[in-house]
Amino acid sequence: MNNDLIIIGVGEGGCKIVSKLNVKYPKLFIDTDKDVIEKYNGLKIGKNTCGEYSAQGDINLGELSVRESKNDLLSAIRVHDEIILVAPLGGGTSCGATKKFVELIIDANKSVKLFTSFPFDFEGRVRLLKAVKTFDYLKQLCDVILVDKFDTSTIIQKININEIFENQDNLFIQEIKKICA
Ligand SMILES: Nc1nc2c(ncn2[C@@H]2O[C@H](COP(=O)(O)OP(=O)(O)O)[C@@H](O)[C@H]2O)c(=O)[nH]1
Ligand SMILES: [Mg+2]
Repeated sequence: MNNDLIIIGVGEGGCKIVSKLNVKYPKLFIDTDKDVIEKYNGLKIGKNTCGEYSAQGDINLGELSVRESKNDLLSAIRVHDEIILVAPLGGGTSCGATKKFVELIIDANKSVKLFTSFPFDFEGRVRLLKAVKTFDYLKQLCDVILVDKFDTSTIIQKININEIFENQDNLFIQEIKKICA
């Protein structure tokens, strides 16, 4: 991999994972959520589409946000030829924005690889359905690396949701480091 590479987190989970990545490549944080953008000093998309709020679980709002912020996104990746996206699926931004952003990158004749995961059972069926639908579409479009879900059955002591996601972040980091150490 060369210096033209950039690693981009999409959505809150994706931004969090990328923030923990210690790599020599440039990083970027994209979300519709103002709080997430402030936390990671990222690029807010869909200011008009989402207003003060995020995509609120709505895939359409995630998609429209990319459309609205198309020029900002294209400028952000202008000097990069290889784009690595990190976006665990399940939310409105993580699903909708990732889908449209991948299309934008491909249409700009750049290569894109997506690291993703499915929601945990405790997150409910609605998130899972959104994630599966988006995953099925994206895997026909680009190189998708599905990170295994952290296996909580191996844990004997009590573990909270934050700890589960911390462990899940580490699984992402391991996979990403395999291709960009
Ligand atoms: N690895 C990891 N995954 C997360 C974290 N928070 C959420 N997720 C996963 O990411 C999916 C999408 O959530 P999120 O990134 O918040 O979506 P958004 O609302 O579209 O930004 C969820 O269904 C979770 O499975 C996190 O801190 N770490
Ligand atoms: Mg969100």
